[in-house]
Parts: sequence; structure tokens; C-alpha cells
Amino acid sequence: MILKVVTSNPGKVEEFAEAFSGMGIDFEHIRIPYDEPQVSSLEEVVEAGIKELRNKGLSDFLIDDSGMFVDHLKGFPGVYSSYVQKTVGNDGVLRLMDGVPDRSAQFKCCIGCCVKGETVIVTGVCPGSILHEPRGEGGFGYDPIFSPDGERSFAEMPLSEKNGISHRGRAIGLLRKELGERGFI
Ligand code: ITT
Repeated sequence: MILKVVTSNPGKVEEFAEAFSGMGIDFEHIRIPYDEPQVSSLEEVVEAGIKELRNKGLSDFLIDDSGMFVDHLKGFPGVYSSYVQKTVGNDGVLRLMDGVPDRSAQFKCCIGCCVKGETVIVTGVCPGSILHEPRGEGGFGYDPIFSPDGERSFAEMPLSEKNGISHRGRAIGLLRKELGERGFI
């Protein structure tokens, strides 16, 4: 089976390919812009995206909307994670967290997958914390400042290790189960 991954972010495609390796699915990276309405949850963004892409005639595809939710910032940047990353970036988040002792945060990943006309939506969460400075060269986005264990950042982990514990890895685990139960893999 070939699943199209509709995203502007090649890092996500690499993570999908690694997590599904040996399972008979090939991932094709495609870029089709779709609206990301300013709503309050990742799930709503994914539901709207799936609907729009299906209306455009696309089939056998998935989309992924993710965000980092910082407790001290009352869940910010959350659904605004993409905008915040593009504007103030990791340094801007670190500035907001300057001198803040409570560094707890969650990364969430919502995946919507449309296969043979059926839609599956799953969400994975990874608890962790915001580091005091960026660490590591791997990954993308907030990886250098987010740590699942308070020590190493995601950017310091090989991709397979990140996938083993990350929000996306957990969502992919749920997706694999759902696709398996429907006989697609
Ligand atoms: P698409 O919407 O085109 O798929 P995007 O990179 O904008 O790509 P999101 O809206 O899902 O993806 O992500 C919001 C932000 O969070 C964005 O800046 C990402 O780089 C970042 N992000 C998403 N997943 C991440 C991860 O696993 N590790 C670090 N940062 C991540």
C-alpha cells in the first residue's frame, strides 16, 4: 500500500517511514495546501483537513497536526505552534520560560488517515519538559528544546528512539492497531 503524507514537513515523513518500516506501507510525500482553521484543538484541524482533501478527490493519505503545550504558559503555543516556531522560534519560547521553575509540557500529535474511503483519527501525547537551552542537532521544530525525560532533548536522540516514546510514535502505534483491525496492514 502507498500512503500519501500531505505535509510541508519532510521530518514527519521520515518518522512515518521509520515507524512503519517492514510493514508493507510506502509513504509518498506530497504537498497540497489545506486550510488549518484557527480552532481550539488539533483534532478539529485534522477533521477539517481530511474533509477538504477528500472533497478535492484525494484518497489513501494521512495528515498530522501536532503542537507543544507548555503548562506554565497555559498550553501555549499549542494550536499556534507552527506560527510561533516560524516567528519567534525556539529562542522565543526559551525567553518566555526564562526563570520559570515549572518547565512541564506535553507534545501532542493528531493523525488523520483516510484509506479506501475509511477515516481513522488518533492522538498521541508525550509528557516532558522545556530545557533551559537548545540541545542536539537532529529532528526538527521544537526538538532541541523539548525533553521527554528532563535530560536529553528529542534532537539528541536517533529517530528510532524518538519514535519509541514520542507523541507521533504513540499516535502511530494507535494508527497501526486501527489499520490492522480493519485488515489494511
Ligand atoms: P504541516 O502542518 O504542513 O504538516 P508543520 O511543520 O507546520 O507541517 P504542525 O502544524 O503539525 O506541522 O506543527 C506545528 C509546529 O510544531 C511546527 O513548527 C513543527 O515543526 C513543530 N513540530 C511538530 N511535530 C514536532 C516534533 O515531533 N518535534 C518537534 N517539533 C515538532
